[in-house]
Amino acid sequence: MAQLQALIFDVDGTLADTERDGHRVAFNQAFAEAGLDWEWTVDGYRSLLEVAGGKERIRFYRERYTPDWYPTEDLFTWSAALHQAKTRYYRELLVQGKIPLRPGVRRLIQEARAAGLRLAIATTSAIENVIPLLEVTLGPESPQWFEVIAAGDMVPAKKPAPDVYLHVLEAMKLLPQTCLAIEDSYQGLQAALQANLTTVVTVNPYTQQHDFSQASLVVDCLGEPDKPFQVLMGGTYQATWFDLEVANALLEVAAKGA
Ligand code: XBP
Ligand code: MG
Repeated sequence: MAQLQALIFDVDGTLADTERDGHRVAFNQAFAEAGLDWEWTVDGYRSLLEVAGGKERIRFYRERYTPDWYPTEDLFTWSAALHQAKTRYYRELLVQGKIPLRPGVRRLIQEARAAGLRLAIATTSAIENVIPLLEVTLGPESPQWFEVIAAGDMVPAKKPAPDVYLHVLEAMKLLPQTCLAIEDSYQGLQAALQANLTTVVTVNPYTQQHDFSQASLVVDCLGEPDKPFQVLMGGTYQATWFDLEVANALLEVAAKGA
């Protein structure tokens, strides 16, 4: 039987609800600074999230909604500069402590560290966003707890491509059968599944309608002893919060089904 050796976390929507009050707000601040009259609303941002990656999302939006408008620079230089401003604003929001961890995230990470499990991050977001989020929420030394932080443009293709997860597995020299991925979106789930990872999904308001039928477990959050999770799909073996026992049980079931 494959024993759990590592947890691989997605960031946006999984570690913290970063999108609505973080990334989205920062994009709008960057647009205003650049003199663009674009406004990404709370609702409108839902469909924009289908485009993974901030630079990609900016270029997609221009092409879809202002196809006759072109920046003076080429599109890649322009979107990279706009994205840099967005990253600056996003980091400001993070440092202000406006984006807390989701329920159960700190507890599960602590439990995993105490059990000697290995930890990694697999995200589409830029590394400049990930490090301050970890530092502000889990403490200044916490980025070192993660053996690999695979982020942003480190791999050729962003989620739903599996590249970022394959990169983590390769860097850690681990078989997917010994790892568990934690995701929040359809695109993230597809990326993890294509890397053959057993995946738990914690939904959020932007992703709760996504198709998660291929996940091993779908819950509203990881839960806490005094704040049970709500199970949306899958079995939890009487558990009311997600812990390493549930994680191991899910791997065992996946191994039997393989
Ligand atoms: C989510 C994303 C990101 C963020 C924006 O990534 O799609 O693009 O919305 O981040 P994940 P950047 O769920 O994989 O963490 O602006 O840095 O791209
Ligand atoms: Mg996500």
